[in-house]
Amino acid sequence: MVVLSKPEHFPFLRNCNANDLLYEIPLIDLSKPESKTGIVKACEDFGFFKVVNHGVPMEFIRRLESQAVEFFSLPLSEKEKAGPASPLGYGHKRIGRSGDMGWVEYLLLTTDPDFISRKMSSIFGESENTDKLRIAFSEYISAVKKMACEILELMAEGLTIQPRNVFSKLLMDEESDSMVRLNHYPPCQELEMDLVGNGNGTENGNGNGNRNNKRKGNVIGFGEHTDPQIISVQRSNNTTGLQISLRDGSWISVPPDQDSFFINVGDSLQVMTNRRFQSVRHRVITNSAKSRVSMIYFGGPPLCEKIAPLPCLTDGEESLYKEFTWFEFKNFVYNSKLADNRLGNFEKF
Ligand code: GA4
Repeated sequence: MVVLSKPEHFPFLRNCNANDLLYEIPLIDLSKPESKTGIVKACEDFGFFKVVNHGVPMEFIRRLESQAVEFFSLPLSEKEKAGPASPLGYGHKRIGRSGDMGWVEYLLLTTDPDFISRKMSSIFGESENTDKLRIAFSEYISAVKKMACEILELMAEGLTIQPRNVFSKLLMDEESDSMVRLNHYPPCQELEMDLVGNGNGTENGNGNGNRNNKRKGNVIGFGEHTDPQIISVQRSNNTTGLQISLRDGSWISVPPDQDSFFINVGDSLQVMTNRRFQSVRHRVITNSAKSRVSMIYFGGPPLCEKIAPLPCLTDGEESLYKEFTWFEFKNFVYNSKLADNRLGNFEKF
């Protein structure tokens, strides 16, 4: 098991889960004909929902998870052969290039099977291990991509827009810039601290605290952010930690469910729907006792794809965003800080 360094050097936040009791995460049963209506409502209200009866074989999920656990239990010097993540490859603690830190180690890869093989052979050479990982990634990615496309087609139907592959064709394109990420959050004891942080590594003077009183807080595993792509599909083991932000800015915890998937609306889908759907701010806080392992598929468009509100969704309304290519947006994203509101730069007004 990896030791990341001292937790007290990491951003942390106070426990504040009063809203957890008030809200339920929208649940979509993909086997039900009415799921398209529920998907649209969930994207409008939360930018987030949970999916059951998803059709992704459990054996694919288990195989990739057990490969991930095996990978993360290697000595750091071995894993670092696939790093540093700049942005692709193995990384730990550092997220992106703008100084963000988290209590996390990860493997960030494109979905291209040759790229995955090359990265894995930088650790294992041409061996059985490389083959096992390549196969586990490939079967998982194709099943999850199929489900993501089905969801995007139900979204188009629910929005009554044509053609029904208007979103999914971007993921199906041979040039689609999609990624896969394995995250490992080692357990981290709650910290006793003098000052309560707001989750961004900065002080939160909430006025009611005595600086000499020690209070409990959680270490940030992955700081708050929105995903820049069209759609993200995430799944984790049964360990808590994921939180989403509601429209009023409060945070709720997402109860883990290892048999289901969680879907995030990404920034690009927010733009294409002219903000009818909004990308969800989310973050991960570490669990004090258990490791959290998650796998996320990020469905992105081809680099040259123009991202703009769909004319059929702006009828009678002004387009809220300037047109940009995914390449332009991605460059901007990769030079930003995790918590930045990146779409602000592309708004018209
Ligand atoms: C968030 C979503 C994906 O995990 C990711 C992340 C990327 C990275 O880890 O390199 C970024 C982050 C993500 C957005 C802002 C920049 C880039 C870290 C960061 C500080 C792979 C992605 O596409 O954007």
